[in-house]
Amino acid sequence: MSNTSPSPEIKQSACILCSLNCGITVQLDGRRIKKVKGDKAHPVSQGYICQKAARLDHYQNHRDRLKAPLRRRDDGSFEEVSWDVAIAEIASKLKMFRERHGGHSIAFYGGGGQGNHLPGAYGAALRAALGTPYVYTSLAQEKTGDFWLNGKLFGRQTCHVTEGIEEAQVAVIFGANPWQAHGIPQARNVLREFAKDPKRTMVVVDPRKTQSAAMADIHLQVKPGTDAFLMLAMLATIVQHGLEDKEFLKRHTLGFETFRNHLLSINIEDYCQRAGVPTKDVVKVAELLAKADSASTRHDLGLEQSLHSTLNCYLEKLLFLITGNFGRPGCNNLHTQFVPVIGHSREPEEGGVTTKVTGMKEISKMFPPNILPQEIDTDHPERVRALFVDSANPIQTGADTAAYRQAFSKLELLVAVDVAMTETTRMAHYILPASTQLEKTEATFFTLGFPTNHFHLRKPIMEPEGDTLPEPEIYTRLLMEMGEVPRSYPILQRLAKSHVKKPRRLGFPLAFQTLLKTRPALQPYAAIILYQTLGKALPRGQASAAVIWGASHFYAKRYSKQMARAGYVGGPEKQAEKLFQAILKSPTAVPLSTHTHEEVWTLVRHPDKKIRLHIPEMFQEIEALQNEESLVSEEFPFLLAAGERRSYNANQIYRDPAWRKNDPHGALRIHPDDASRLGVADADRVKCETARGSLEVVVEIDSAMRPGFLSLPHGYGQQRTDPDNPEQLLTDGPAINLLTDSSHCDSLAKTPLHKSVPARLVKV
Ligand SMILES: Nc1nc2c(c(=O)[nH]1)N[C@H]1C(S)=C(S)[C@@H](COP(=O)(O)OP(=O)(O)OC[C@H]3O[C@@H](n4cnc5c(=O)[nH]c(N)nc54)[C@H](O)[C@@H]3O)O[C@H]1N2
Ligand SMILES: Nc1nc2c(c(=O)[nH]1)N[C@H]1C(S)=C(S)[C@@H](COP(=O)(O)OP(=O)(O)OC[C@H]3O[C@@H](n4cnc5c(=O)[nH]c(N)nc54)[C@H](O)[C@@H]3O)O[C@H]1N2
Ligand code: SF4
Ligand SMILES: [Mo]
Repeated sequence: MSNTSPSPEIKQSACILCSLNCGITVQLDGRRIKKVKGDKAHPVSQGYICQKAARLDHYQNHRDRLKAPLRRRDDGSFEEVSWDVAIAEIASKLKMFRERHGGHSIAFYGGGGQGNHLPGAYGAALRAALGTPYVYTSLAQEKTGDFWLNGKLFGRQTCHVTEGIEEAQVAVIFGANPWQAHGIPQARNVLREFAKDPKRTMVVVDPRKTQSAAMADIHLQVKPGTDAFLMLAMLATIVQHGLEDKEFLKRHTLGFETFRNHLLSINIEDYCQRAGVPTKDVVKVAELLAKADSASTRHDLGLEQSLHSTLNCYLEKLLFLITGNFGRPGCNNLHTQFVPVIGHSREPEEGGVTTKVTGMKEISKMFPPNILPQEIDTDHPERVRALFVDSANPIQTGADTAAYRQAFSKLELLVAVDVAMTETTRMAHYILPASTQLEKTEATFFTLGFPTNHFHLRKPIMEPEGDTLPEPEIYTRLLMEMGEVPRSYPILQRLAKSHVKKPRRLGFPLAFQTLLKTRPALQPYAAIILYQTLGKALPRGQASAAVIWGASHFYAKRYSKQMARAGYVGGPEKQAEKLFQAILKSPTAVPLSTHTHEEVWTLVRHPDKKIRLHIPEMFQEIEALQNEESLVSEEFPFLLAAGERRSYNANQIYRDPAWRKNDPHGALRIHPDDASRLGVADADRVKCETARGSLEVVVEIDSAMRPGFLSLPHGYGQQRTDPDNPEQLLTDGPAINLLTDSSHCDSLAKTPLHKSVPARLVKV
């Protein structure tokens, strides 16, 4: 691993477009990004990138970039204000809400996207100051059902499952398209290797024959929304054929018996029929999973945002658990968290937090975007009145854009931190411009590796544009202005400088701990204080890394043995300082720790280390399945996947339509038989209508679709000013959340069921 850039004008960084954060090398031409290549020095991506990374100039340089703080005038237009004015006014308003209506009147949304999680670590301090528990995140409209299950199965919602697809003999992928959406490192290489190797088997379960499905050995083209039936048929096959891993179940689990009896009663043929897949294929996949030396399953939005969301995730976990494909190479495992993205929330009956208006429980320290409009748009005295959005675009990405717009128009204060003028910032009272992820120190905490976990702290590769700031600086200024933290710390600041030169336990660390002990009111602001002291002593532009020092110490206390295997020797304090140094110095990712597979059991949090397989809430849902009615009707004969990942969509991160090399309209995909029945041809315009809304879209006939299934892409629908008429906004492609309804959701986690939206098409 080299500590210097390969050549003067080439800088190392990472792609910010999906959770993989592949290492990249960037060739700059002034402030323009001329060329992006995969960084071979990155220990996880090893030079791999996909086509999206090459277009990063469209993120860095575009018409909608924000360059100065903006305040909304009464007539709805924006005026530039100084940072001092913006910070002073926002701080005073936030304090006013806290005092008049309590912390519950203020909510947070976002705090980190696909490439930027450092702000989240500092934003938590502002929430603590305001006394609000409300954190709405995008993760809570996809993965909180899954996290909740982990809490039940493994003891804490922080026990997150990772996959061993790269090494697995058998891989079963449910409702995910790694070719386009990734989700696993070097996904296309992994798919190619499976396709080449006759001894390994890849199974893809998807109503569309995606690129991933086409490369698989077995494609189960399931009826949309019926995976629960399919997985129950697989589980039933396993127990009816006596193929469950009895030794594993006995040694490592509790509570399988009730469920086993239910599985014995299932009519496999009937369930396969309901899922629309041949019984012989389902039986074959079940046997493969049970008999393979190693097998790993993976799921993504095709299960999470489809009918039976949480139940789907449960059944998928049972598949790898009852076959004993856990805690071994090439199987599913748990992994460590360096800086926690996922927390643990108690159930309401154990004193866990619920929202004041809808009574929704917190899961993993998050609340679901699906309920936010209702929490705002009501005359309930304890409604949300002020919202602070950082690094998210809920108007576009939350279910039901119209409900979001109406709710946001009722907010008494909306502050939005973003790099670009978006649909959400346009509704804000204050817009705070952040430096882009190439202009500041950044990182994500998507550290999902097992047995070795890696972390990459990216350093700025160019100066910040205009009058922009990194978010940790914004949070620090707000807290100083509110009087929550001191503006200076003479002793700590001096000790921090010498600590950066030469770490000494009795210097900065001791003084920092003493400060927090003697002034406990400062404890919630530890990250901010680190930023103000240690951060300011770090090389220019790297202050935001300060919180990583604290994280390194926590990590070393827990995983000293595993850190030693990754090359950091000494006691935990020495190890932490070594890790922090390595992170600061390295232009690419560094290893954090290496576990053995047996040590996965140390990550299980039930005191007896046994996995609890029986979850009564899920069992009720399983029983209810038998009488379930179909979602499709004469009125809405199709199921629409509102939000497919394709070659040229990347959430709402790229706003310039010129970045796309194909699919400029974000076409509606439809099977040829459905198209001919409706009398529509390729490139025709049709109206796609749902119970909630209607969008005019362009048709793309696609024989890969299952009949009755439609798809529209995620990541379109951005608004921009019409160059010919500055009063007018143009929309680029379908803003799909005009079609979705927040009430169409998982009952437990409130995850929107975007993949199973009943829809009809009308010719225009
Ligand atoms: N190109 C690109 N990549 C991305 C993103 C992006 O915007 N663009 N976004 C990133 C983010 S935030 C996420 S969360 C991930 C999501 O990644 P994925 O979940 O892998 O991507 P999707 O295309 O949303 O959905 C996956 C598949 O689910 C299938 N599906 C739909 N309904 C059902 C069903 O009922 N059952 C089953 N079994 N399958 C179904 C769809 O046909 C689709 O092929 O992608 C990440 N990667
Ligand atoms: N119908 C439907 N809706 C969906 C989905 C779907 O499949 N169908 N997918 C859902 C999923 S899985 C996800 S993850 C969400 C994603 O939705 P969001 O969480 O809203 O996130 P992004 O689209 O990634 O955009 C985040 C914002 O961050 C801004 N940004 C970029 N860099 C920075 C930075 O350094 N600092 C700050 N402050 N801002 C920055 C971008 O300009 C953008 O406005 O959408 C969800 N919505
Ligand atoms: S979008 Fe492509 S290049 Fe970027 S991180 Fe994801 S897989 Fe890597
Ligand atoms: Mo996502």
